Amino acid sequence: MSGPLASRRRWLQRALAAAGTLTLGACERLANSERVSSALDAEETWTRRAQRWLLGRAALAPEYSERDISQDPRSNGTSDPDTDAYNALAQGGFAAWRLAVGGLVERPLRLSLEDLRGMPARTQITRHDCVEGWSYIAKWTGTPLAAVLARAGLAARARYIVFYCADTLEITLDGTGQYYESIDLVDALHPQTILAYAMNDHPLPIPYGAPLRLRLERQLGYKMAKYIMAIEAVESFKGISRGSGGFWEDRGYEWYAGI
Ligand SMILES: Nc1nc2c(c(=O)[nH]1)N[C@H]1C(S)=C(S)[C@@H](COP(=O)(O)O)O[C@H]1N2
Ligand SMILES: [Mo]
Repeated sequence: MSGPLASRRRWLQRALAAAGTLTLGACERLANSERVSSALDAEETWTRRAQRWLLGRAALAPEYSERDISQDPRSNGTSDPDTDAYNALAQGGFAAWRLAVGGLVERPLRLSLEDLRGMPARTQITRHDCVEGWSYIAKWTGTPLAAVLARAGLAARARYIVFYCADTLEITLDGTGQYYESIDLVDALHPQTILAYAMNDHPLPIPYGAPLRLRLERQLGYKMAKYIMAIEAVESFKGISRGSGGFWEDRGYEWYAGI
């Protein structure tokens, strides 16, 4: 055993010895006993979890090079919302589409694609991982969500960002079949969290979520809302749809789908 963990064990042993609870000899014997080892292992697990949580969530997802881009990326879930309203927007090249930004913000916004394209942009080549086990690599360009939220001005009470989509994935009597998703502010403000309007240097095609989709590179595919129509800052998502924070979460998936 070497490295930070070993020194951590030594530190713990010294601390126990210094506290006068045990002599060093006894401490060493005790440290080798199963009970203390498992206590240390529990602490080690906790430390690792805490680190992953604090550092891991802020860390960047891997980015790839042009030659890694997948030739035949798979489209999943809805590949065309195909409603009258959506088809009308698509026929007009989404010129009439507006992204509504509201909820707990100081300045509600209605942004056109042109508005978004005029804001700071980020391009990233990343891997999309679906919960089903397949993946593809593509190049995405879009507006950092942080920039849009800064423009709207988040209210102090805002804790989550909810995305409402144009497609209904399941017809239900209570109307809870519309696709939606939610993320917390750690993810919302992450530098790779972008509202993508371009894929592989072309306007985002309909199967992949035109005119705007979320890229959230530290989580699984189902978190990345396609066909975004509105964004809402909320304090809680309990009152939205069936209350679990997303279409798939309402049907049993994890709300936090970290990878
Ligand atoms: N609006 C909407 N967003 C969605 C879905 C969907 O059906 N509707 N499917 C999700 C799932 S499960 C995955 S894996 C990805 C698929 O993205 P892709 O079409 O680029 O493969 O979109 C996610 N976002
Ligand atoms: Mo997925």
